[in-house]
Amino acid sequence: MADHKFRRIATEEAFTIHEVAEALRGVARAPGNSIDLTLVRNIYDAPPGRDLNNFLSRLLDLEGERLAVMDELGVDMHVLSLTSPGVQMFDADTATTLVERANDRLAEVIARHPTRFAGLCGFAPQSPKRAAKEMERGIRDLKLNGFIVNSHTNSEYLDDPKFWPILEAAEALDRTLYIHPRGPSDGMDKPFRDYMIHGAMWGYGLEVGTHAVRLICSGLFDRFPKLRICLGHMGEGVHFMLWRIDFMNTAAQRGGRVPRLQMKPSEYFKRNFVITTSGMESDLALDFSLKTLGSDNVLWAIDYPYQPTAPAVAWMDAVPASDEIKHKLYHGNAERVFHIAPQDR
Ligand code: VNL
Ligand code: MN
Repeated sequence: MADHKFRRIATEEAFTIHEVAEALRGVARAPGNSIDLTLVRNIYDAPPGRDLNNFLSRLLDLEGERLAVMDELGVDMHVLSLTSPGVQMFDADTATTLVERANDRLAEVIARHPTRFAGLCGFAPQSPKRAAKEMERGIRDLKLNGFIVNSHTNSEYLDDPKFWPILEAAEALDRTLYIHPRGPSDGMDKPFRDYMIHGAMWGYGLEVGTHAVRLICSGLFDRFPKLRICLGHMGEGVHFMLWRIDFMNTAAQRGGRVPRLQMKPSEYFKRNFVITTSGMESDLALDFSLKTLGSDNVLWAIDYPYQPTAPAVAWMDAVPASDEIKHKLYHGNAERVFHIAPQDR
């Protein structure tokens, strides 16, 4: 592997398994027009050889091209997660069965390459009680490193009390829940349908940012004060708006129109959230994030295979930050947040 100064742990790296890809092909062929179907149809039901950017074969591959790219570019570890939309477009029984299989497969590949892979445990929010059980199995038995959810499920968000068993489990098991994007939910989809702004360009960030702001303003973090959420794509920009969110939320609370919070929204964001740099290689945005959230709360990520590895590494290598900070961004924070054993190297 190329020589490098810091262990490099990439924290938002996508994979899938054949069974999930097959089921998504079924979703692609069924009628419907939710925003996610654009992506699902392009990737999982493309004519042979027309698979968008080879995403599907690169998502299915774990030990071939992926490890070769990691070796070539000096990436020590991928923290893997079942790619968006996960199992969240299936019926509850199918979703529950498939996510268990994906978690098993993930644990197997980690066992074969314990220094190269870690992984986030998926679950099926469609069935919150079974999700909580799978989360417990994922940490206790499979020794996975945290949890992944792809934002809304059937256009419902995790502040809905029916999902509380999931949040209780994440808090009780003391593992971070990564909220990864999917397309904006039905009801907020219409203006996103032109110019391809529905996806990674813009819609994904607004979808997840909205999810995060909902969680904060619902008062959820007074009920689950130890719950930790991870947001990708430089926090989906939420922290840029915290001053205004504080101002307006305080005003709304005074008017008695929203739940009373024990702290300001910005204080929850700083206490209960960490962010990653996936697909957002901007010095200015990183500098703002470090100043706003502190150097313990920002983690490096690539967003493989959706984003190229070489620029993600070159960018972080060149970031104008001290060695102490880079050590945290590249691996120290990931080791702490995702319970990855530190390594001498
Ligand atoms: C894309 C980018 C898709 C980042 C992703 O998940 C993602 C994309 C489905 O460009 O399609 O995390
Ligand atoms: Mn991603």
